[in-house]
Amino acid sequence: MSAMCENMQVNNSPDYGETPLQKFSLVVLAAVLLTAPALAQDGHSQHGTMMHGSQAAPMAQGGEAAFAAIQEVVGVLEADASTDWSKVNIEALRRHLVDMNNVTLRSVVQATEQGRTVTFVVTGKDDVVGSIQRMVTAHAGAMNGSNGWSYEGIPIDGGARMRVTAPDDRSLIKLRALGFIGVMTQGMHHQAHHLMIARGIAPHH
Ligand SMILES: [Cu+2]
Repeated sequence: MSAMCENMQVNNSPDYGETPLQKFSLVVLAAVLLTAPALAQDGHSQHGTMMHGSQAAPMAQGGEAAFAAIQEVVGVLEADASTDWSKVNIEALRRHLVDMNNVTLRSVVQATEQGRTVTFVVTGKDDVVGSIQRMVTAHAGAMNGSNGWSYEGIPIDGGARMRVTAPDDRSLIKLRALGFIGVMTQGMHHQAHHLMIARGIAPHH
């Protein structure tokens, strides 16, 4: 920055080989640097005004899905005056999101069918094993019996086995279509479940 200021001061002295564009860039940059502290002091109002400008795009994504999910939950907790911060555990939510990532993207699924029962053998390596075991057993336990579907989740070597039985042939077609991860997304409203984990009141975490 000091080099920049020196350059500005020699603007009228002998040519330093800068093109007009370079000189212009320096002037613009210097202007930004000089006004930046003023903008910072006036922080929020300036920022708010800029956000309404024609070039401001609506921004909903934090750039990383798990980060954005955590950011959203923290925002909800901060906005809620009744939040019990002595129980809040955002690290537990982060670990759960790691489990979700492992189960969704890093596990291997084999499905076999018998009658109206589909058995999913879900396996992985390293920390994926624990992620599969936690999520499958929790999901099967939470979902068993809902809408006539039955679920059974059992830890096995390298992962877990989930048996899902559809109540009728029509449901079986849907079960086949959903596959393992589709079935995992069903039931409990997942965002609400995450908020419960963060609040420290999730039953199975
Ligand atoms: Cu989740």
